[in-house]
Amino acid sequence: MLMEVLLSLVLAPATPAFDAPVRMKAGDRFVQVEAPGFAAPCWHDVDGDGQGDLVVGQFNDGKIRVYRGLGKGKLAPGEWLKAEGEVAQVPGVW
Ligand SMILES: [Ca+2]
Repeated sequence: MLMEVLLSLVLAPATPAFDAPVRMKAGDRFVQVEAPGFAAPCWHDVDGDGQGDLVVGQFNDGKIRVYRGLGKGKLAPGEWLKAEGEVAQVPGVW
């Protein structure tokens, strides 16, 4: 078993391969971030419906936009992440 693991590590490609970038759409518009960026996008099922949602940060004001996954690679238009009915902000961000 240990030999198989070591062998798989030795034979693994030295550099990971990535697909070409894809410009994502939410509704009929491209997903955009505001300058200066630092969006740190990630996938998380924010609403717990079993569909991954795209979560995108915004450096300015520390807000986070959520594009809810609709299935089959489609996203709903973005909405600000809210906490207790208010737009959530990460403190300490300019
Ligand atoms: Ca979801």
